[in-house]
Amino acid sequence: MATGFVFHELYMWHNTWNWAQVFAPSLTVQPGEHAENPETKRRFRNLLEVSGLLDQLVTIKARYASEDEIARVHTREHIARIKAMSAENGGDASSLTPFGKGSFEIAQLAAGGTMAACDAVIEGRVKNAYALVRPPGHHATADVGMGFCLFGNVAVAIAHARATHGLGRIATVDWDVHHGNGTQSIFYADPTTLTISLHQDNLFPDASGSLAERGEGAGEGYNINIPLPPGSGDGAYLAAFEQVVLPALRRFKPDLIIVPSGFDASGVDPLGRMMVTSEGYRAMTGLLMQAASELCGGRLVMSHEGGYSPMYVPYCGLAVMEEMTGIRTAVEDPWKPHMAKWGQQALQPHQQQAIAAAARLIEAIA
Ligand code: 9RB
Ligand code: ZN
Repeated sequence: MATGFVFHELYMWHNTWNWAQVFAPSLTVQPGEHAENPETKRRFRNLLEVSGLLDQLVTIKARYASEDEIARVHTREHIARIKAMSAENGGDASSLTPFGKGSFEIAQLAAGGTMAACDAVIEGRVKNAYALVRPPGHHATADVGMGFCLFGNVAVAIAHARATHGLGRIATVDWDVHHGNGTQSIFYADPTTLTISLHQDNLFPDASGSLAERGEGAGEGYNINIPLPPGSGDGAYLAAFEQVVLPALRRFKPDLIIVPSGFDASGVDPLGRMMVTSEGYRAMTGLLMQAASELCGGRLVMSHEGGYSPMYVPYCGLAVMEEMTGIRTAVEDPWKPHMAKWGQQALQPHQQQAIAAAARLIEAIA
């Protein structure tokens, strides 16, 4: 069976305006594009085409999530606020989350594209799927957008999978370099959704993503944060998978695994200070496929989040898609020899300490 792929040109038309204006309104920074702009996403899709892999994928048509579908995880007030600003000239979902006219509908299409990817996987039309959507979603909470996110694409898709396909347990493994605070908060009291986030400690949002955030009420134990020190590379990430993510998934036994997939933990990302290489993303994908095949018939869906290196995101994305399809293209990651020279990829003691602390949390999963 093939791998599904969701993309829509309208994702690229979500306008995030000029970042300098929101970042340094006193105009001490030269005006320029917002960090979250179409370029890395377009280049990822285009490398899939040039490598030939796109021809091997099954195109899944994106659809618009309805307001009722979004309201499964967001407040009506939040939806109405974004909709009203979008109908005028755009607005700001919070500081640094500006959007232009029509972004409400594009955000509906991003959530709906992630839902469509889940439908295709759950219905068995594809073995797994990647939704290359914009705007991203993992920072949006029930009642506010933030960190470039308007609606929680993955959260909306989880609620959809549960409501329409009757799935019981759903797990998310968020490897974006920033804390997946939105997904965490939406399912904080829900023991049927296991939310796991690997992220650079103390990066974004402020005071968010610590080990102490474990869920609440019936959901206590079903949120696991793995805050890693800056400089963590493939060794640390793979150790975190072996020691925390995979054992947690095996205890939880999900019916579906969804990955909020950002490539901003890469060794050359402008917004993160981690060291992951395309081979690291390939290996993490392989481990999740293994877990999915062991636990839930291989059902694995990814929904795009951050990643801001125009030169590197495409190679990380291609590596993930090669692993998901089982097809190797002729394209080589040109950064590989350079990043190899930097060293520092092996697991280091202070990284292992952080991982061991997170590993203690999995025993709460029943
Ligand atoms: C700054 C602020 C941000 C906000 C979000 C991101 C990345 C999001 C992402 C990066 C920097 C605020 C610098 C607020 O990729 N998520 O996956 N910056 N936030 N105020 N100021 C001065
Ligand atoms: Zn991010």
